[in-house]
Amino acid sequence: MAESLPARVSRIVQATPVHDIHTHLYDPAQGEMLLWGIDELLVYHYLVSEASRQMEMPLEKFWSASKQEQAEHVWKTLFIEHSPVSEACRGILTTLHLLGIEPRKNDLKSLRNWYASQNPQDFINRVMDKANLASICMTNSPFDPMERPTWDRGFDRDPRFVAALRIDPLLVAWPETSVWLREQGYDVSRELSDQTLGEVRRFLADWTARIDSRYCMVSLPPSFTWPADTEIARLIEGAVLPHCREQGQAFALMMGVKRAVNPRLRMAGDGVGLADLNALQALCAAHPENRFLVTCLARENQHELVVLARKFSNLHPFGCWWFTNTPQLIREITTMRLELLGTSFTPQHSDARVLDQVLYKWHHSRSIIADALSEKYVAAAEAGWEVTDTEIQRDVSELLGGGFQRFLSGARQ
Ligand code: FIX
Ligand code: ZN
Repeated sequence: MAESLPARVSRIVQATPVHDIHTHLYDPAQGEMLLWGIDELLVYHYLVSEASRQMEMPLEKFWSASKQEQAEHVWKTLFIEHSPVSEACRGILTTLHLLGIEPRKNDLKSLRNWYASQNPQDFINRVMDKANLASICMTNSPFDPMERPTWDRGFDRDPRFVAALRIDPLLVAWPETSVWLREQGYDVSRELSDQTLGEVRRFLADWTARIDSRYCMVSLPPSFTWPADTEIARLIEGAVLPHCREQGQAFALMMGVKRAVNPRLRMAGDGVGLADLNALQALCAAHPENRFLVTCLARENQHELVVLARKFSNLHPFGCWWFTNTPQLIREITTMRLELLGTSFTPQHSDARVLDQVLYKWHHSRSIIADALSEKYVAAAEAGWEVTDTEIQRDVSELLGGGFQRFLSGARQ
């Protein structure tokens, strides 16, 4: 019997290597910065915020415990005392399952023993193969005191791990960052004079070259507006956008994060707010020669983002970020994007912080992307347009990173 259209699409989506365009993973040569293993999986901030709702223990006590103890509390709270039905919990189950481990038949001790017996390099290869990843794009911050020394020392790059320059402190904390930049040898002042903006551009160019950055990125709060007489708007106008033009780099804006809504939760304490996409519209209109990669955290921003992308070919929507990385919202957002943009967007990135997470993030997303795409091909077939496998392959390669790379290179979407 001939293979059905959904089966063909699913086969091709599974078999196509993906470029994971935004993660918090690091080159293996950066040592302990690349996290993996069951304890890291369990203390992922997505799980910590869920566990915090049901844990007996006060947060301060949880944070003062060792990483292993924290992992034990999360495991007990979310997997033993309750059923693991949330997306983050399901992620742990899928990850273990794909590694050939039956989670139900193992306790935390045996899971730790299994991980302890893995050779790190083999494990990285196995995870990348199993998730079928062509490349992993890192989030590289010169402002991170742990990360910077790894670049200062230098290391042999793993070509599968590509760099992207993260610049949040530069834009959202200029008073402190201007002091730090001076210490780093850049002749900046607190006032954003031409001289200072020139030095900021020199800093951006230095780090772009140093890490071989593919794009430069920032996450922004809902209060971000543009144009505006604010430090952040002036830095974007006078330093970031000229830098991107000079270096041929796209600028990624991750919009709508409210940092530290509950600081007691530390990294798990960030929230979401509605971003003002008038700012994005103004940026895209005023700077047709710049390219903007954009993801929004609020579900309520998704439709406006897609409509804006129809108006501006220098805008490329990507990913279902963080709180939108749930099956229901991935399905909704991906379908909406296909219906309004065709294939000129990038449906997903993993945002993995722990290497093993790429297994579940891509397993879950690939199946939804395949379903959403099949539905559109079936509709086309009903109207007499039957896609060939070659065409499906072209479209899937486009969606799983090919289109993103073309956008980065400055070619048309
Ligand atoms: O700003 C970001 O890149 C976010 O993805 C992170 O800050 C966040 O903690 C995260 O891991 C979300 O998935
Ligand atoms: Zn991220």
